[in-house]
Amino acid sequence: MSTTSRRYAALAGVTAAAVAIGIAEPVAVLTGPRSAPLVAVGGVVVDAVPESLKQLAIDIFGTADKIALLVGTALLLGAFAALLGVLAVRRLALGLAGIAAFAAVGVAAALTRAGADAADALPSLVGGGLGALVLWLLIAGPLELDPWPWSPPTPTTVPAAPSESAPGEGVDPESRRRFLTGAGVLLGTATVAGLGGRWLAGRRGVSAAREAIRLPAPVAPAPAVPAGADLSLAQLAPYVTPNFGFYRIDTALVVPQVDPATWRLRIHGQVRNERTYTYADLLARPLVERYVTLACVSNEVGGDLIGNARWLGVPLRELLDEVQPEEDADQVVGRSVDGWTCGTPTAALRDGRDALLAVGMNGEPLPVEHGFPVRMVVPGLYGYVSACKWVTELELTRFVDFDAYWVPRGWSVQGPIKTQSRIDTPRSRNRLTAGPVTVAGVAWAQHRGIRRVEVRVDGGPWQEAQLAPSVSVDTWVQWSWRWDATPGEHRLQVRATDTTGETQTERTQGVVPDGATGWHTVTVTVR
Ligand SMILES: Nc1nc2c(c(=O)[nH]1)N[C@H]1C(S)=C(S)[C@@H](COP(=O)(O)O)O[C@H]1N2
Ligand SMILES: [Mo]
Repeated sequence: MSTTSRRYAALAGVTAAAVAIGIAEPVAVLTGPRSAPLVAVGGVVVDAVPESLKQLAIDIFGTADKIALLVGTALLLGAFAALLGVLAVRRLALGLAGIAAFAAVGVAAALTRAGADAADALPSLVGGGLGALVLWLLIAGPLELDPWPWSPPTPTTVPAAPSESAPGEGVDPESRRRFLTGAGVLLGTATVAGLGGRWLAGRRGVSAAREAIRLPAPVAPAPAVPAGADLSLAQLAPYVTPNFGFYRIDTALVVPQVDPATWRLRIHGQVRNERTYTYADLLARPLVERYVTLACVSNEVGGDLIGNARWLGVPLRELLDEVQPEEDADQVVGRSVDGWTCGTPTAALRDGRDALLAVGMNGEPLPVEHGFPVRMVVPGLYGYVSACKWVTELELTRFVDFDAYWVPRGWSVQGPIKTQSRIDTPRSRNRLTAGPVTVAGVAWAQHRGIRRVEVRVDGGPWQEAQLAPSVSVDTWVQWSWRWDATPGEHRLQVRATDTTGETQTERTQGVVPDGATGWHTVTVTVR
């Protein structure tokens, strides 16, 4: 086949795939965004890829890892589609079989996602069908090139007929125009359908329902933030993290849209008294409001996957008292609408700490990407073992009987937050002038509390920093230390000690399996 011919064939293949993917999107508006083939297959990939690869993706792309995955998948798909087009010119049946195979993968992915039903097969089926139709149209149907610009077959026995034309020539110009116009119109339609479908899906989301909610006032309001808790320094993370700046970590490729009107929480498993709660049930209960600092186990030393918010919710202890867990049910499995699970020690939810089934965050209903309408928040435990967003089920079970989402992927069963500290100002590579410099940052050991923070310069003696006041042991604290900076390059380090007397270890460990350790180190130049 000539290069030109291959190009036309590849265009046909890519057009067919684009139509398949694009048309599937508006169909998925009806069946739910997670049934769209790109998202469904991406979701399977997210669940299946080895942890090391996923961590690499997070390291490279940060919280844009999801976009990177979708773009990567689309590029890979484009390459395969081009190949299918080339195959289809040789034998149409091969190309059609390829599209059928892709549709089958889409169907399988959509049907195996948590909470899927038969209708979720529809976007891939409709997309696959129309994709096949387009492939036929462009390669063997009314839009076909006439003739396909074959280069003469290399003869083996018979001498070649003299090739009268360069590859690509000899195509009827009228048919070429038809082919290219057809492909262009189809690609445009696919794009409009795809983007339009996404847009519609967004409008069908729950943001309107969320905005209509008026949260009741808490019977137990959060303690006031003490004066001086926030040192208000440039570069220093604010004591309370605003919702828009709060880190987001989850496995959801599209943010679950959970209607509070139909939301239910079922507490079941090893309980004497299984119960189901509605959103209205929760709001009708006495609500408490607490500041709790949430941290991700994937937070590197010095990283920013941590935030502090004022959460409004129902104490989980009260709900567990109502269902009466059996004595040996040492694990509460939180299950999200999208099938994600976390395993929290039952004891941590009943030992008196402010573990909440949260409905509010910083005075607003939970933002959709932070778990609307309801999530868990447990002081002292990393998010992956406790902070289930879009939670719909709590199942009382035993750790020996069930591994939550991240456990078979190499993460620890238990995830208590490690005592940590971070230098926020100055930043690495900041250029400073000699003289007094305020070194400041945050330190955290949720539910134990921070007793002391120390700073040292160039490996010298540890010097005690000043701790700002904080609301409770469940939040981070800001610290500051006045440094008399001298010219040269300097290395600043910080370490924290919690109220149990445990000092943050120097030993560096990566985030897997239970959180990073080591001292945050910042190198600056003073002139
Ligand atoms: N449904 C669901 N909940 C989840 C997760 C998830 O992947 N899916 N990730 C957890 C992790 S690892 C963390 S650190 C916190 C982060 O909460 P945030 O995104 O509100 O900051 O959510 C937790 N809850
Ligand atoms: Mo996390």
